[in-house]
Amino acid sequence: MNFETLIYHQEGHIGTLTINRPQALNALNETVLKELTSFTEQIQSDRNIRVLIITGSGEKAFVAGADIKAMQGMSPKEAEDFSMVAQTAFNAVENLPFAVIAVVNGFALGGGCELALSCDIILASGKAKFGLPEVTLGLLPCFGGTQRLPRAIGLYKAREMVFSGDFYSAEACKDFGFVNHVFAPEELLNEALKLAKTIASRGPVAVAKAKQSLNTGSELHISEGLKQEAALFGALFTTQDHSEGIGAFIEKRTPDFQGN
Ligand code: CO8
Repeated sequence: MNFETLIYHQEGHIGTLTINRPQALNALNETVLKELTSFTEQIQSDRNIRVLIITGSGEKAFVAGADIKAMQGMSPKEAEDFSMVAQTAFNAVENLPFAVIAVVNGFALGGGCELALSCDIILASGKAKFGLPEVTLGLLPCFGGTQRLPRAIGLYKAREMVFSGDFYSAEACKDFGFVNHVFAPEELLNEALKLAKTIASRGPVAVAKAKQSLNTGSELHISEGLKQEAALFGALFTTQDHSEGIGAFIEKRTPDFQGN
């Protein structure tokens, strides 16, 4: 895979994607967003990948937002289109058929915070700062922030973050409920890899279907969500992984899932 603004590295079942524009604190211009969509298209059917880590290049930032310099002088139509390019990329991240962990090593602002919110799990360094500062620019979050954040933490906390435009510490965001864990900066990546290895050792199809049930279920009436859950559960009984998982339990051994 050859990208201008992304670095991809894979070890075993764990892929790591680094947003790489350190000179602009990894700000998201159109190239990054299009490459992100193209990257998801290339890996989504790769059965070897079980967990994807997304992080930012350098010490300072995960992603400091949309590229503000690229926004200057945009027409309303160009701005709307830019927003859709980002939404397409983040929807693609959200819908990847395996777990995606945001490893937030520094600033996660605007589009950066919204990118993290399209991931399944958010792990942050103690020095990370999150925020949706769009209103400080006379704008509103448009890469999914006004939709994913209230679904994640509720309308009241989301309104505070969106209306104030303030930066929040990783600990405050953990209290808000959208950061899973906060680690010392030097421990963050190792802790992320530890969690990634645990998830990668579980039944890959089961994780994919559980993700589908969790993500789409929250948009459904509970009775529809429960029906979908039962159907996805039933579908797992067509997999070799379920025979392996149950067989391994009965034989008192560690399962060796193949992801089929
Ligand atoms: N876009 C472009 N360049 C950026 C961005 C950004 N979002 N953030 C930082 N940079 C650049 C700086 O301009 C600077 O470049 P240069 O050295 O050439 O001047 C370099 O990165 C380093 O940044 P600073 O010198 O500012 O570093 P500091 O440590 O002093 O400050 C901050 C770090 C606090 C992160 C500061 O850079 C900052 O406030 N950045 C902007 C954060 C922000 O407002 N993000 C939200 C953007 S809006 C958004 O994401 C969604 C709206 C989408 C609308 C799109 C529709 C068209």
